[in-house]
Amino acid sequence: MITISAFRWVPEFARGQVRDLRVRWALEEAGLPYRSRLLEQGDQDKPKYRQMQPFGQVPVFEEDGFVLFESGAIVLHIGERCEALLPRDPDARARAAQWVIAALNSVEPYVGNVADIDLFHADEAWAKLRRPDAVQFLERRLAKLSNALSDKPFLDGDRFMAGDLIMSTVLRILDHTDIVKRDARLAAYVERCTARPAFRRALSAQLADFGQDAA
Ligand SMILES: N[C@@H](CCC(=O)N[C@@H](CS)C(=O)NCC(=O)O)C(=O)O
Repeated sequence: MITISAFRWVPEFARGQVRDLRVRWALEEAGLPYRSRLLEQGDQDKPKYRQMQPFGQVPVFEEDGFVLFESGAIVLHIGERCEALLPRDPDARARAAQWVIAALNSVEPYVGNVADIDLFHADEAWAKLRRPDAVQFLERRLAKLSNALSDKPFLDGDRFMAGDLIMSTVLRILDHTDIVKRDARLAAYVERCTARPAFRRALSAQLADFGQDAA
């Protein structure tokens, strides 16, 4: 049985955003059953956990003694068993991986800058000075993403793939702002991805682990 690590508790604003959601979603797309292993406060710093995840983060994927960390790597690994995530055609497969990496490497850091300011430092003087620039940079990056998406339903065309799973979870990090919502194309894209039944099930499962119902 596949096990994924997740936190037993996070603050309200993080519920529905914790990165085990990506893995739950991929597992739901693949139709693979799993159970969550909920970490209590401090568990992530214990040597046993650090052996599996050197940075003490969630998620960790475990199956029959095989252990993997990094949500992008885990989603790609699950994609090996799910054509909806990683198509068989080698070129399309490579492009799916390309968008996973683009989401994590070319978009998420700039999304993270703004989220970090808003969610952890909003009242600090340096954050008030830094935010406009961080937002402007992010908006420029998102405008390029929006252009790349163009009028296609998904990043590579008509088919949802692993890159869309990761990209839409990255864009959802900005749900507390109107930054994505102001771009009608990106907003519709996130809606399209997250309307998938597999996403709804994954979100419900994460929230259920916090003792909450999905809205
Ligand atoms: N690059 C990692 C990031 C994982 C990550 O940031 N996890 C957060 C929860 S969303 C976490 O465990 N934070 C606690 C910490 O960093 O100490 C991945 O995508 O798996």
